[in-house]
Amino acid sequence: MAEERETGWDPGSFLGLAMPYCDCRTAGAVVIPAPYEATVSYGAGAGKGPAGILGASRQIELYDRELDSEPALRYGIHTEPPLAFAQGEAAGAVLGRIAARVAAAAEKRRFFLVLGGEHGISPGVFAGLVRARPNERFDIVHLDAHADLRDSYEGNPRSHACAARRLLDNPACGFLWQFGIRSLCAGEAAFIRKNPQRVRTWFAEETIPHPDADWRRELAKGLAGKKVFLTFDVDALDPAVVPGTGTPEPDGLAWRTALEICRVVADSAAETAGMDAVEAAPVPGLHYSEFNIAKLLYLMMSRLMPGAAASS
Ligand SMILES: [Mn+2]
Repeated sequence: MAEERETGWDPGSFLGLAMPYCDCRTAGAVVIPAPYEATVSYGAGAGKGPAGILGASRQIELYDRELDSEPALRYGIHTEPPLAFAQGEAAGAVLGRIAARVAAAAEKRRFFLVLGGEHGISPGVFAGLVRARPNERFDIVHLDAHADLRDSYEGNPRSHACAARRLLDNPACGFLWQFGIRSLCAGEAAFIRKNPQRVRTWFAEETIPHPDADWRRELAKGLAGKKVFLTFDVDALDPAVVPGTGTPEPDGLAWRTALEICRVVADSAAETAGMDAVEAAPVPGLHYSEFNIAKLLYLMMSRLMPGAAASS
């Protein structure tokens, strides 16, 4: 395909799955690579994230110790060819094409994992879900170091720094549950305080087990019976776990906390329709970021996908 040649893409499948486990006709999950990078404000490289994650994912054991099975072989994961973006392509057109891919997966009730790319793509991902499933509402679980609640950043309302605010603009967005936040501006802090009926933010230090801050119980209660979309900025994790990201922040989420959040979502929500993972920016010669992200994504999928963790 011309698209693959233009981007120099080696379309390895997620986890290196071979047929029939990556068959587009039967897979329960779809991976959509969206290497879009336009509004990055600090370190660049998010456009190389999907290829880095897919490459690293081939090294991951399919056996999931907690589930005592190889869940990917049960549900199947199809990896689509990457979206290709033209230099200077309008952001609205980019988000529209991402939305079309997501809608096609969501219409078939397939769990989707969109690999960014910068966080600016998330409103397009969510729009695709809403297009496929109109008249439904979804709570959004948002893992990030940054609140991303600015109405505009550097004059651009579609900036990666505004991703969560744009998600809230969508009428199909219910409640926004934020985890791992540790960097925000005064205006974002005020927005959080003024909108307790729409946003609940757990700062990174509040996710450490503590008797006065039991986020598990509150999240489980809040998500009971709800449908969920999850947006995962990999800088939510501590930079010791994932140094390869454009705007790293110290003192982030522990690996096991990120996984625990997914367990609570899986146990309490009615359904998680899909997710994205954004802002992975590979650092040459330092390959463990992409491995850690890929492994966490596999563990997350196997818990969040409807029916994925069920024993065969
Ligand atoms: Mn971030």
